[in-house]
Amino acid sequence: MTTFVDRVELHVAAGNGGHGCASVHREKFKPLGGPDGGNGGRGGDVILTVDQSVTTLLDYHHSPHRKATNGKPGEGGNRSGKDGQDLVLPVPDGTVVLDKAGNVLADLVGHGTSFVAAQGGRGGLGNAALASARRKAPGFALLGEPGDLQDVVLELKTVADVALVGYPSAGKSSLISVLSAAKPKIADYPFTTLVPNLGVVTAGSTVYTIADVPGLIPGASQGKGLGLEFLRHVERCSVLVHVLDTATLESDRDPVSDLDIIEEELRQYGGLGNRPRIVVLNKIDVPDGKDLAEMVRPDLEARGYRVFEASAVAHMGLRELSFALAELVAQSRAAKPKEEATRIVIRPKAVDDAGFTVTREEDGLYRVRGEKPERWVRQTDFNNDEAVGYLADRLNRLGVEEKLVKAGARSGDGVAIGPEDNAVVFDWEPSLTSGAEMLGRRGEDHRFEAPRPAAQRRRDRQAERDDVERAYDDFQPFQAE
Ligand SMILES: Nc1nc2c(ncn2[C@@H]2O[C@H](COP(=O)(O)OP(=O)(O)OP(=O)(O)O)[C@@H](O)[C@H]2O)c(=O)[nH]1
Ligand SMILES: [Mg+2]
Repeated sequence: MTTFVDRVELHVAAGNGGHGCASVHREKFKPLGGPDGGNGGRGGDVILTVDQSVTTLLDYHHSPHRKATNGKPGEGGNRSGKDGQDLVLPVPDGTVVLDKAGNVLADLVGHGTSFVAAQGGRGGLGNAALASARRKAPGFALLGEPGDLQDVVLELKTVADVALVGYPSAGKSSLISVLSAAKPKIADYPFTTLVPNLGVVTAGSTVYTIADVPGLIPGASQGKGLGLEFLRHVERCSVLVHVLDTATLESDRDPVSDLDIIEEELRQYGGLGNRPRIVVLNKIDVPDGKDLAEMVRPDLEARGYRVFEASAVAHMGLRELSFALAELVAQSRAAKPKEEATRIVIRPKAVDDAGFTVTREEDGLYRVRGEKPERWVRQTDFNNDEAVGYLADRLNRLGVEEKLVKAGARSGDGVAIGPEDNAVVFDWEPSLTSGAEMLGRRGEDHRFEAPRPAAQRRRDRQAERDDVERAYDDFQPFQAE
């Protein structure tokens, strides 16, 4: 039975944004009351948050698929759809979030630290929000965007100040049981400890945490015994303690060669070289153990170790040991820059929001990539001609047509917007004729129009562009609450 899980693959899906609504206000004797379609609600995010009462990733091992709720569609009468609810997933202190390639996305330390693992889709604008001075009655609305889908790996690295390492049965768990209130399993057979134990020690005014890892044996780096797998739990510690068995009955072992072997395995694992180390010669309540401890002590001290003699069973040397550890922990805390109690880490956006690129692919297709054009495509209802025309206008305004012309695209060439596996491909029909008249105005209801002089038309056109830019760039559904 698995009761401790320190690595899981988690599949999270943020909520989709609700679609915007296209609706026209109707009243008796006022058939053209204006557009009143509301905006769709934002999809819920999936957020990982450190909760100190959670100690394993077991829940996610059992149910690794999690989804936040979708935003509701907008409705007529200017009613916005409700936002989807964020899904907050509690994780243990010390959870590292990685992508599937093993890159660290976030390192969650400290109660409340959060990471948005998948961002909810934006809601689509309704036709009321799309209306402008010149586009008085848009007959379309924008689609809500799909929420992020992410596969992440969660890895738990216990957050302990002091880590005990050593051979199986050296007495690591026994030491934790007498230094702290923790009651780990202790027994006289090897590999009693299968998962790290954690205890809290108070020594004077210093409070620190102490953890063991399952015993190490020669060849652990090649996977012997329980391997080095669990050493990730001591990666964050500031002090390493070698627990050496002075009373082992195995004839080929002694404290000094045990130490060498463990050090070699630590070196194979890597990354722990700079931790201060101390040595505990355990089991000195056994007479032979005491003799052996005295014999090897000078040798160990000559190697630069501070050496403590102790007995977990007879409670010898514990006070001295716990105060020495407190001192080292306090020193290392003082040397570390103060971290914020709560940090919020947000996954950085992959693409620069402002820019886009046009490239010619080997198959002759022109590919447009960029945050905005890709988003606009996702927001477009391709069954609605007006919406498609509107997309073309937006792309023109961004300068996509110009860039296509510069890249050598001709009428009828294939243009793809978006990434390889999820692109919208269409045959390009340039709408760009001359600079001043480049924008065909769509979404106009001519019944609203009165004749205007040319200068007024130019001003209106500019106002329309400004309006629409504002509607899209200023509209911040994420700041709704
Ligand atoms: N005489 C004596 N026995 C001890 C002392 N400390 C631990 N032991 C015994 O050594 C055996 C192993 O102790 P554990 O604390 O389980 O050892 P461990 O290092 O945690 O072992 P693993 O979890 O298997 O890696 C148990 O039978 C303990 O009672 C000690 O100071 N004196
Ligand atoms: Mg143990």
